[in-house]
Amino acid sequence: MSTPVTYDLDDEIAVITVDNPPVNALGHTTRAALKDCVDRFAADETARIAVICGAGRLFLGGADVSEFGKPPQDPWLPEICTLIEDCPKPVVASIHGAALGGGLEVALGCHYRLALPGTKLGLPEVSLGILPGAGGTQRAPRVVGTDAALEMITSGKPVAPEAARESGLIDRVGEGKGAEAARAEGVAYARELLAEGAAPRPVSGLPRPAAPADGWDTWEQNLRRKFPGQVAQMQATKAVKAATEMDLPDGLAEERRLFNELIDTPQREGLIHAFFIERKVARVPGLKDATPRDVQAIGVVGGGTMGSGIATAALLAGLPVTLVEMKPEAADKARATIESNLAGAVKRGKMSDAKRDAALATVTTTTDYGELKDADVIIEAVFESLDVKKDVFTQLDAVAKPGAVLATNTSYLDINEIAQATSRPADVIGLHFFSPAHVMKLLEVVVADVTGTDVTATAFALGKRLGKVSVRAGVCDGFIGNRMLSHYRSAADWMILHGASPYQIDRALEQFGFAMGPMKVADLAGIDIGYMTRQRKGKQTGVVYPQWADDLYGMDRLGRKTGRGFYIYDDESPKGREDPEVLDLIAKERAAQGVIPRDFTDDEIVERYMAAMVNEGARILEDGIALRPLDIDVVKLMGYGFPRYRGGPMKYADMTGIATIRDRLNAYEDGSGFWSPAALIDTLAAEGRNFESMNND
Ligand code: 3H9
Repeated sequence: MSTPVTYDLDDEIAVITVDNPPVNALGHTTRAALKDCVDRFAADETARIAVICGAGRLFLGGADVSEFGKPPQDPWLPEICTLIEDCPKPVVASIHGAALGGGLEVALGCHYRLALPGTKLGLPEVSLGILPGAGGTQRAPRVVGTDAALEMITSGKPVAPEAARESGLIDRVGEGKGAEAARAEGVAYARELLAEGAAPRPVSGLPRPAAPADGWDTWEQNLRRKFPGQVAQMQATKAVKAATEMDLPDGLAEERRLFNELIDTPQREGLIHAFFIERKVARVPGLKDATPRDVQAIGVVGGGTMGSGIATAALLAGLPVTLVEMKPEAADKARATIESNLAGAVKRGKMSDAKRDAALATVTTTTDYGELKDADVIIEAVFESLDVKKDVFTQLDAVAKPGAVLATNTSYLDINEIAQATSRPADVIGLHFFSPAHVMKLLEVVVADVTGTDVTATAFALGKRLGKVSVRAGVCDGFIGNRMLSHYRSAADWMILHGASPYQIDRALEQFGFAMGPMKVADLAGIDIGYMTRQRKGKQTGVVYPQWADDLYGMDRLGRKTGRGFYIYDDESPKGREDPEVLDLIAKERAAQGVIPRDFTDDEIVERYMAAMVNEGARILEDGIALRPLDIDVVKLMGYGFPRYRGGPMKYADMTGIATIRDRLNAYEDGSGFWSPAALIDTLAAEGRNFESMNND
């Protein structure tokens, strides 16, 4: 039977290789096999030193995340790290690709550490709602000092080998790339150590580290500011504090206790859900056997913020771009925007100066549609009007080569209608980018009624090349993201009409974990955007929308860009302060509608808002606009500031309990349309099922 960890001898050097694709995660079987190999090395009289390395893409990806929340199984990773550390003969970690979480903790259990260039060395546990639980909080501060360890552990960000060598996290940066080089370099290092007569060098022999330079209070205050509402960073800090106050065995026990507390939190459940669905979302039902079309060149129509951002995203991925604008000045402006976007990318370390110059040499900005003739995918990003877009697609139909994918970046318009403006509707698809398009990771791939399967596959393949997380959506007003937004935002307006203040709504939802409350979002997006959406929807549905927001529009109070919207933005309050005039406008509207305002508690605001959101999510599933609840969760997490530690709205519903959501909806139901329970919620609650049960492949 094959084993995920092998043991072989190179003269007197034992080589222990972990081979558990795809990321050498340390699940139960792998841990057991690793422990056996360490025991074997300790007992093997021919072996004088050991090298631990990984096969495949990387050293060790850490604990097997899918095991969290299930009963733990022996041997535990902390025991294995201590077993390695206590080994009477030296053990070397030879790292390539990545040593993350438990992977780095195994390396910290080793006596000597080498990493190849380009390796990621990190303790990302907090991003999963846990803390390094296999000695990382105790050994890292002893090795690199408390400040550097706290930074690594609470940010979760990996460090590069050169910096790691400087801090003492590793001893040496090797040469080469890949698993074979890691083995060879590790063996060579072990040989040198043998020649020097090097002894085991356990971290337990190092002195207890000092408190952080600025003291614990300052550190904790900074964390609360940077990660509001999140528990793992604070808990990890407590564990590091234990390292400064206790000997290693006691510190390890304290780390275990704190780790176990985190395992039981909803934040851990939400964050691990987010981790898995962001990967699963690309496995779209029905696409497994589809072959994407070849994509070598991109066309973009429209050089505004969106079009230029999309062009930048393509250039960052190494794809040449031809961008068409209506007038030469607009084409020049688009080029300038792209140049500035790329300069920003250089500044953020995303590309080198040389790569930026090479990318710029592959951009053509023009007013001639004919220059799009060689593009494999053409993405339209012009003014959001059906007539304008249909006209663009008619022109694209005339110039695009056969087999080119014709994509629209519309955020709500009917793509079926746009497709019908061409003679090749099967080649038409929606690619809904989020602004700024070269930064935001989310991409809604909107599949129209007759879009070809290979066209959808091409969109997903392109999304991957652009570094996006792509989500499949169907055609309706606003697709997944904006359709839901429009619904729960209107539910917030309903609460304002009935007595809640817009500022209380923002505060309650920010306290819940949203990056920004809905009124701050409206100010950022522009009050004019909301106004136009309400006008359009009002025409379609005849539904009355709140007058106060239109009053703001009428007063040219368009949000942040004019310094006034729901909030006032000036030097005194750059982040915005409350405006009594807005409250007057709302009071006027209540009086006009004969509504007697009442008090809302923050809890009621959150419950109503979330119930409306989940309800619309359920309807989106019923309508087949999203194929799985996880698609909705990913859209909201990646594009709409939903708190990641809550896992997304459908996960929130699962964690709250579907029956509870149904009961809340029934209690709030008043004929306004926001809270009449979707049939799917009734069904799931009646069958004792949850949304997760619909996520399976
Ligand atoms: C930990 O170590 C706790 C300890 O301190 C204490 C223990 C007591 N487990 O991302 P990819 C799957 S916590 C299980 O697309 P890449 C992933 O779901 C852990 N599965 O590849 C995907 O599956 P599928 C700390 C995992 O090359 C497939 O592998 N470690 C794990 O783009 C490929 O993944 C981390 O937080 C895992 N640990 O990136 C590291 N990791 O194909 C988490 C991956 O079925 N992992 N999978 O969808 C990563 O950051 C990236 O996967 C990595 C590779 C950078 C390693």
